[in-house]
Amino acid sequence: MAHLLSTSYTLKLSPSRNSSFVHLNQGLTKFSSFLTLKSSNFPSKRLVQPGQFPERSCIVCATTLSLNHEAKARPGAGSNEVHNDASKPKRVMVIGGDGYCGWATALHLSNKNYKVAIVDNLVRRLFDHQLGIDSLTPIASIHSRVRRWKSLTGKTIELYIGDICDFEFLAETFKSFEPDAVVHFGEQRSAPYSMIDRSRAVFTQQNNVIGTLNVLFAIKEFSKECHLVKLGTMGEYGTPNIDIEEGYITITHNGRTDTLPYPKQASSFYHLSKVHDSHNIAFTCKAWGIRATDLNQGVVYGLRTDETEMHEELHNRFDYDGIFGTALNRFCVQAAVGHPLTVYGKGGQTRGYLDIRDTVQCVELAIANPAQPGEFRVFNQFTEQFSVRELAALVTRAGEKLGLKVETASVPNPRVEAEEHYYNAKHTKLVELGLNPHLLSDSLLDSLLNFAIEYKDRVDKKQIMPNVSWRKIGVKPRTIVA
Ligand code: NAD
Ligand code: USQ
Repeated sequence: MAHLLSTSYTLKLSPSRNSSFVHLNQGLTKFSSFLTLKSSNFPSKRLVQPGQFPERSCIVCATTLSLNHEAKARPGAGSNEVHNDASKPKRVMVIGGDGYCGWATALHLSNKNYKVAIVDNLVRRLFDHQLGIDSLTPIASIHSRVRRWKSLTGKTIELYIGDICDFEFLAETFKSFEPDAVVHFGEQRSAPYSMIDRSRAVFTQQNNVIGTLNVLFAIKEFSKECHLVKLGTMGEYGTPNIDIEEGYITITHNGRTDTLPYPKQASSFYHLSKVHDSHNIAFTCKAWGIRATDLNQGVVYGLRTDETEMHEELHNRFDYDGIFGTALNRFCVQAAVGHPLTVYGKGGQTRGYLDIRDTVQCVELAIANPAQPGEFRVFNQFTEQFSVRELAALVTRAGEKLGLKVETASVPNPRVEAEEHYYNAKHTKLVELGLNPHLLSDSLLDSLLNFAIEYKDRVDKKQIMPNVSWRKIGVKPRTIVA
């Protein structure tokens, strides 16, 4: 880890109690916008710099204050409307709320009148700096994002900048915010990143497994009733030659029958970290009575949600590079810039996919219908399944309709995975709760392609080809050349 954590972040902050947050926030309402810090010596310019990881012990709580003159008239904007039939709005902590799924979800929940706090250590932005990659879309700083949200809607999203692997920090956020639900997106989520070298493999498993373990301990210690909504992944199941059930399978063996966790066959150190998370969560539900929902999400595509469209400072990130970019999003950008679509190997790799608008919908459904105390609930969160070959064909057809010349390359597969296989995964539980899916349509592909065309000058074509090999992963720290 040395090269990842090489430069320390010197913020030294003392913990504070709920009352000081409230007091500070009230005391500063005169200002148009302000950062409320848990320390007086916050070196704001040093929050994230290339080559730095925020030190595990830093605690910053920031919030934006009212910009009433800018608040636009939107239904429910600025009101303290009560969500559903509860007497007060549910308080939802979104861990990883500065990331792709987390940002869209935080805005969506805030718009639905949940009280939202984002917890994030901004490490995802640091990966970009370290690897020399960037989102296709320019993204505003998290502070500008929440300020803009406040100015447009009147709604406050509280901000806690810090690392959930630091239990002291996490404990303070729990004591300060007192969540009714925690949505946990805050992990290193790229399979290729976890396969760059030993230190990234170790970082991924440490960050993800310890972070989740800390969340479980924080719930046990400070918010026993809090519902954990954890983002897992369909990749935990691998590609078995039988139907994939939602979390559990009933097996009869030697005349006896039991319902057991569905077998896991993850295929990267990242996916394996998710498997371990699931086991830890299942265990603590049994042992401590924690209520948890594991959302085994498929590959997410798309960009726009109702909320991120409200202003350019609210735009979401869109990754297209060989490490963080995912299949369909990558193919759209490749088509837009005239790069052959990078189908790895035979292209029969089949996965579940969903629109980011359905990610936010599914999370909301899980929060609104919480698991029971002690229940470990597993939902498969995707709406359709495709092979990468099918995705490439869809993008080719949509691109050609827009006058693009789209070619497909067969790229030697950098991963170790089945390239032709059976795949039939159940995904009915979220539909039963009311999920109304946005299926992949020509119009969505058109809009994604048009969007990629609009930003194509920002594409760095050198970042498109995959450069991380599952077979060649080694001990020596690898520098990924920008
Ligand atoms: P992302 O990398 O865009 O966002 C993750 C966020 O978590 C980042 O903002 C990062 O800074 C933060 N984070 C990471 N470690 C942290 C830590 N220790 N403390 C505090 N914050 C931390 O990822 P995403 O695409 O939004 O994915 C979110 C979650 O959803 C992940 O858990 C991922 O496994 C899961 N998921 C994503 C997809 C997808 O296609 N994007 C598909 C299935 C599941
Ligand atoms: N693939 C290609 N060409 C590409 C990119 C990917 O053929 O240019 C193939 C991969 O080999 C793989 C499939 O497409 O077979 C999906 O790869 P991906 O990069 O789109 O997604 P993956 O690595 O599986 O990870 C993503 C997210 C991760 C999440 C996972 C859901 O990064 O956080 O957990 O999707 S799932 O795939 O269901 O496990």
